[in-house]
Amino acid sequence: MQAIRALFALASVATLVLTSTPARAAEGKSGVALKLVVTNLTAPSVLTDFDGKRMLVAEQVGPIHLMTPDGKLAPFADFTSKLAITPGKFDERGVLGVALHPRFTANRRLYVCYSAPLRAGAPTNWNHTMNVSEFTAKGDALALGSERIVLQIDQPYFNHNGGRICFGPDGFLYLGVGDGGHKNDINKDDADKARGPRGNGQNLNTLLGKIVRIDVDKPAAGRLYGIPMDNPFAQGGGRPEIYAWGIRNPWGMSFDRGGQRELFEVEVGQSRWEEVNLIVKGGNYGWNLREGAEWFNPKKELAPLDKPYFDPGNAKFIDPIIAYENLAAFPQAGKGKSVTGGYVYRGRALPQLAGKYIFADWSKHFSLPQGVLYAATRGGDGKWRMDDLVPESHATGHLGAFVWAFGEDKDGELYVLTNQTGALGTKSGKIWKLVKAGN
Ligand SMILES: [Ca+2]
Repeated sequence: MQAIRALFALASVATLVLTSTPARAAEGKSGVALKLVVTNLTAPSVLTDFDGKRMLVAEQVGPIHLMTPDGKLAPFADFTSKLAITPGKFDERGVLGVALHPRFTANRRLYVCYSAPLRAGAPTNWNHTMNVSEFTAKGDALALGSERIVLQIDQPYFNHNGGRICFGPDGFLYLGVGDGGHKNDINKDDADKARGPRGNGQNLNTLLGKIVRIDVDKPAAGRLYGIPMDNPFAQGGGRPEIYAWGIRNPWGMSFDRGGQRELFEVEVGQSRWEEVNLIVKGGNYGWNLREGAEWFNPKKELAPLDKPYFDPGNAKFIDPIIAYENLAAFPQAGKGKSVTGGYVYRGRALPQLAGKYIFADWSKHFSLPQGVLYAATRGGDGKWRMDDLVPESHATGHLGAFVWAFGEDKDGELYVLTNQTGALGTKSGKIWKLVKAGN
């Protein structure tokens, strides 16, 4: 299991125990606290508004709940029987994305991205198939039988799926897709080649390693979606669904609901850099030629190159707005091990966070629950700065939990979705709301 070894190699590199000494913001305490809203979940992966009064909360292992603001849950759907996952283990598969159609109130359509068993006709020995499916809600429940599979992407390994979906201000559906999961996104030997070609990030003939954009309102011949006319390869040159490429593992993607309505995405790095990116149409985000703002070395991932490992011609690359050191390569300066994407804060309760991109590192330690929150601020010169965001409720600096995901409610207030074990099975998952400290 090459992919699994690649993944857990991270854990063995950093065996040091960190004493967490977060630098507080110069101006003092954050004024932010985490208020516990829900307990007893497994691994909560998505939280999004439902009808202004309730939110949808997905667990990666299958159940989707309706949640009231005070944390009462009611069943909405259960994808358990539709998933290819290993409950109880670390797993990157499951229910990964939920998005309501922009006109959901009228048409009751919503979209779920999940990891299904490998479909018939998929390449032999591959791991599973990622489905993006449309469903119709009936009252306060989703009818699984209403499923219409919109898009399927076969996945060679269990990891690096991405699977975050969201509608843009243009009304199109955006999907983040990881590179397939093989360490360094390369072939190592003939056995590997049985799982398909590598270099997926830069290969324009696969949807692996891409940000995808489709039009679910204009089905085209033979499929349930149309291609936006201005997609970069709508007229040829690559898969027409591609919006941006050079992506490794997008564990978080969201549009800013204010400002310029920009698309924020995070990239879980291989070993050196964890990234936050602003995604633009036609952008090449570098993987696997670049990690952070360096030339990546796919044969020796801890030793960056001084030039690209193959000639990219006149390709232009977009570097991240934030790149922070991974503890695997930077035992002293490292800020974490795996970035978790969040949202630009546009709520009212926490004016000190207005316009900042709130995100997290999954944990400072692969096997201990030491997730940390960060805030990125755009300076007057357009450059972004990253600061610790230490909730006063968790003054040791880390949350005592793995940070699985973030959610946003109708008012733009943010939620942090956590779990104590880093695995899917136990009921240690919690939902916290970011609130004003002292309330
Ligand atoms: Ca990149």
